[in-house]
Order: sequence, then C-alpha cells, then structure tokens
Amino acid sequence: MRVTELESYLASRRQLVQEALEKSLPPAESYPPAIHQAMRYSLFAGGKRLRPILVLAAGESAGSPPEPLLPAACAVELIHTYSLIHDDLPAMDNDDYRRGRPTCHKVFGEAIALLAGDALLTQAFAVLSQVPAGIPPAKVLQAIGELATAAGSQGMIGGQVVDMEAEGQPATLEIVNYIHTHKTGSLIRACLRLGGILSGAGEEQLAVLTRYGENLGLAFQITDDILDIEGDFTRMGKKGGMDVARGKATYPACLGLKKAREIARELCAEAQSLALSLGPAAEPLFLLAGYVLNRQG
Ligand code: GRG
Repeated sequence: MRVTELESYLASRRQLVQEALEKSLPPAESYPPAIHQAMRYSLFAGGKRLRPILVLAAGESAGSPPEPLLPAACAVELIHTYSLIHDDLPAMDNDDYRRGRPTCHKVFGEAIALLAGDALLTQAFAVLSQVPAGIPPAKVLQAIGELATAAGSQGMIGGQVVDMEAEGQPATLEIVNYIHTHKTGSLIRACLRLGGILSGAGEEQLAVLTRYGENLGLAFQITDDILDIEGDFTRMGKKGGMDVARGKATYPACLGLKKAREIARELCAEAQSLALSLGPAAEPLFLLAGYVLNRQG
C-alpha cells in the first residue's frame, strides 16, 4: 500500500519537474547550439530527480501546492547536474560513463562540458529569481542566498575539496562527516529549507525540515557508498571490492558495512520521526526517507 503510494507520488512529481525543467533551459537549437545541447544532454540523462522532489515535498508539508515551488526545484536540479558534469571531468574523477551513458565531456569535449556546467549553475539562479505568484520576493531572495551558500566553498564545493585532499590518506570519521555533510548533504539540506522558506514555514517547522534534511543527506551518501561497494563485490568479488572500498573516505571504509548499514537505518528512522512530527501533510517526506534507505540505484 505504502509502496504504491510512494510510486505514484514520485511519478506525478517527476512529471511536474520534468515539464518545468524542459522550460528552464533554452531549446537545444538556440544559438550557440553546442552549449545548449550539452546542457540538455546531461539534464535529461535519466536522473532520479530526488532533490527537486524533496523541495516539493518540503513545501507540501508546510501547506504549499507544488507549482509555485517548481522554479526552486529546478534550480536545485540544475546545480546538481552541473556538479555531476564537473565531477566527471578529467581534472576530477575522470569518469567516462554516468547513468549508463558517456559523460558530457566524452560527447561534447572537455571545454564545452566545463562551460555547460558553468551555464547550468548560472541558469539555476536565473530560474530561482523568477518570483512565482503568491511568494513574497523577500522569501525568494532568502532562498537565493541559501542555495548559493549551500553550493559554494563552505557547502558542496568545500566538501569536494576536502574529499580530494583526503584521497589516498586514511580518513577519520570526522573528515568523512565533513565531506558527506558538505559535498552531498548541503544541497539536500537546502532542498528542505527552500521548500520550507518558500512555503512560509515558521521557524520551528523550518528547524524540523532542516534536521530532516541533514539526516536524509547523510543517509543518502552512506547508502550510496554501500551500493558502490555491493556493485564492486559483484564485479570483482568480495576481497577485490573491499580493497577498493578501503581507500575511500566513506562510512563503510571507516566502520565496516554492517555498522554503516545500521547508521543509515537510524538516520532514516530519525528523519521519519521528524516527518511524523510535521503532521499528515508530511507523509511524502516520511515515505521518501524509506525510499532513500531502500533504493537500489
Ligand atoms: C565538482 C562542482 C563539483 C562538485 C562536486 C556533488 C559533487 C561535488 C559531486 C558529484 C559526484 C558525487 C558522487 C556526489 C555525491 C552525491 C551523489 C551520490 C550524487 C549522485 O546523486 P543521485 O544518485 O544522482 O541523486 P541522479 O543520477 O539520480 O541525479
């Protein structure tokens, strides 16, 4: 019953997000087409749209319909897509594939991929600055500031820098926590805060949404690292997979798979109890915490 509800919720919100994202970028043939094709190639590559759905679900928990929140939802997904394009570049992870198809720089070349990421980042703020009917401009300004900080050097980019610096070193749990709460967590936390801020959530409600976002962000990254290791086990056997896992700044590397799974479960349970405290309109948030824990990809 619950699973069906979640599936239909995800399908309906993904469709809204998809339509809004379509309109959030210039058409592929707009001059100069190379950049717009590259931006669209990565934005429509089959992402789960978890972040924009979190913006909508947070807003719905505070009584807002999804439509006025779509610019903010799109802005977060544009930033997420930019971060993936840049993360895949030869100067960073040097990945050839993402979501099962060649990475942006493999198709369009390094320079265009770099610029496509830049253009998605700037477009995010152009989209977010459109003030939807019924939302006070001051709230939109606040949201712009929050998203900029979450994506910047003391948020997502800070996390990426510490992750790069940690490579090849034995990582402490303190460093791993910094990386996760910044590289992945700050954008997920911002989704919840943006949804709340733009829906006029009060201070207390916003504080609960923020804690939900922090729990979910960390659980999401731990689960991602567990899924990575399980994928490596399938590809290279248990010993080979564990050897690769040990060199990374992750919870499973620091604490082992069993403990990492347990912590992810606890974080999601805490997120669910925070969602429950927000009342029936937060049911999508409750269900999304279960989805993050049990996802297979
Ligand atoms: C390079 C600017 C820059 C930032 C780097 C967020 C980030 C920081 C890099 C992206 C790579 C990465 C592995 C981030 C960790 C978070 C994560 C698991 C991202 C993948 O998110 P999903 O699973 O992706 O939501 P989809 O494909 O569903 O959109």
